[in-house]
Amino acid sequence: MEKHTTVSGEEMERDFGSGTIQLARGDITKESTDAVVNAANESLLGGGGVDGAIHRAGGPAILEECRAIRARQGGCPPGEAVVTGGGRLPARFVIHTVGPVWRGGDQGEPAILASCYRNALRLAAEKGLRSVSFPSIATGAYGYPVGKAAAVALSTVATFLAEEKGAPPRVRFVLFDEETLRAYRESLASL
Ligand code: AR6
Repeated sequence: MEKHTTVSGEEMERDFGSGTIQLARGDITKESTDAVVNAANESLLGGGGVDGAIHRAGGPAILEECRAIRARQGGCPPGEAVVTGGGRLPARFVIHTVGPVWRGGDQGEPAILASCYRNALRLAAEKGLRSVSFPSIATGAYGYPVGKAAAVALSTVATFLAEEKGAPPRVRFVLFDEETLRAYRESLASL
């Protein structure tokens, strides 16, 4: 399903079907893709890490919408995703998904992590979005080993791009630190 691979500086991209996966190092709150994905928790009420950064940069409108979603459906179970506006972020939407807490890898963690990526991309496709930026879901506070998470993340997104007609044509992984970027680069090269 691959078309080509390019590497320039720290950036890397690879095509799958009619879509492209891009890897970059950076702060996801600066991304001007149609949506950014938040690594939230089941409460949807904010937290540390990328969740804290998105709520700080996006302002109170995002939390207000999260509260409304909570009132309607309770929280967001691991593997599922919900969407809000982007508040003051450059991105128009935030897709909030909840990763698995790592408990050794035999408690369904890979399947839950794959669901996060699939459900986030489904929401993006339903809204007709053209570009989405993901962080490395679950590899911070939730403790998922980054090499294993990168393999699940990239293979799930690559399959979605290759198989789903309405998939957003550009999917970025915006990775906060060098070690995480390296793990994703190695994984993308070996897909
Ligand atoms: N841009 C991109 N990536 C970031 C940013 C940023 N601004 N800030 C941190 N990261 P984590 P999790 C990276 O802990 O493991 C929260 O409290 C970070 O370096 O944010 O899914 C939630 O409320 C790491 O590589 O998410 C939950 O309770 C990656 O984002 C819990 O943490 C994910 O780390 C979720 O834990």
